Amino acid sequence: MIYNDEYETLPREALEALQLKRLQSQIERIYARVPYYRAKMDEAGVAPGDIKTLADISKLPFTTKEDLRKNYPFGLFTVPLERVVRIHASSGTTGQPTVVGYTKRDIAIWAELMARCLTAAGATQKDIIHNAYGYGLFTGGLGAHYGAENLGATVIPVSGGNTKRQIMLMRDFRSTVLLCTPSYALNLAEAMVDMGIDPKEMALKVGVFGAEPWSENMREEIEKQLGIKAIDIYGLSEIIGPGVAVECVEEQKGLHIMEDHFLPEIVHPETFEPLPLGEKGELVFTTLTKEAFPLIRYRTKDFSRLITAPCSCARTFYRMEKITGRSDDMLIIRGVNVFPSQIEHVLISIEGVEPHYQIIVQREGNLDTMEVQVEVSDSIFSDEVKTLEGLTKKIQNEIKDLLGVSCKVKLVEPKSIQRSEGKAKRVIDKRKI
Ligand code: DLL
Repeated sequence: MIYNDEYETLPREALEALQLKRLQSQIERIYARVPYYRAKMDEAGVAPGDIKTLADISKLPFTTKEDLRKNYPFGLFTVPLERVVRIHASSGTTGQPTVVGYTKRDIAIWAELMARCLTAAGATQKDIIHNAYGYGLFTGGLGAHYGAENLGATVIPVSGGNTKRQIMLMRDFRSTVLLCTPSYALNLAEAMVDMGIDPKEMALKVGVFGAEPWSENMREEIEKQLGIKAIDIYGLSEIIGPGVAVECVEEQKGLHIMEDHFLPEIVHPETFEPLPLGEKGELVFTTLTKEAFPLIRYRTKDFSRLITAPCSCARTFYRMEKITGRSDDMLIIRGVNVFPSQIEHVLISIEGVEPHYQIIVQREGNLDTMEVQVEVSDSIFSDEVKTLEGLTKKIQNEIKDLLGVSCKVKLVEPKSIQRSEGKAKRVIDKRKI
């Protein structure tokens, strides 16, 4: 099913014409209204009239988190505050929050995009949607909520936390769709078993999971444990929140970007030169219709590549490959780039290993060391020392084979690693402390 047939299946030529028209008017508006952007464009020697084709976007300067910080809190808004009906903020890891604002129209568009995403995941008006994304300044809860209501489904605005109560409500209300982070989905599955409830007896049929990177193996694990389809949804507060891109249930392979509202680019992560279609690099977005807080060429720090091949679901929007990580999460261990999602991929493929892990990085002398702590199943944990040693070696070897870096592996007791209620914290980097 497609929520907005007219736009989601536009032939590429018409889509690109629409994107260009929207881009031009967005740039004109921003140039006229935001002194900071005007100064940046003047400095780069580019005027709104220079944007004659979509490729001309590369003439425009990038926007980064640093620009947002300098204009904290409302300096990049293009409308007076009286037209802003909602503010969200993401805490980030480095102090000052990133603040974003929405007009009534922005909220309406966001609600449509989220309704499109839920539809792509197979949800309809008939569904009961258990929304366990956090409500509050985080965009997950309210963003998904408005989308689910827009779809006409029944929303349970349960937010994060209080896991046992969530499970009881989910069971009693016969919820059919689960919205939360993938790590919380696993947490829920485990808690159900602890409560003596077979997850498969729930009425759940699909989950729409995002807000953090998760591997294909993690998807398999969630699908197996909960007996549902697990769909990936992507978004970031700066661009709108959840609903920038989503997988379709038909393929579950790559996330369709809502290209009538956001223009994607992939740039080289160090030179920031635009890369040819299909190459992997940093994802950059320009908003095409945002009123209160438009962004030009925002560098997301997320790594992906664009997939241009047609999709069996009939959507014409390009897909972005499942995110493998962000430059912020990338660990450099003795010169080797390591993403937590690669380690996750290895761990989950090994029998007896549970999908709960943490990576601890330290510096001993001048040498970086990485320790992977991972839970093992009850039966393995109580097994002989020899079995545990064998498993430790196996994990070490597989990580070494895939990443070319050696690490310590510590098998820990079931349930000893802290469970997440939102975005999981996978890495403890003691080098920075
Ligand atoms: O996490 C918005 C969101 C809420 C998306 C609910 C999906 C579902 P922020 O807190 O601003 O917004 O964090 C954005 O989270 O730049 C990515 O690094 C990461 N991220 C979001 N979705 C995915 C995903 C929300 N599906 C940052 N896969 C982004 C991998 C994701 N990473």
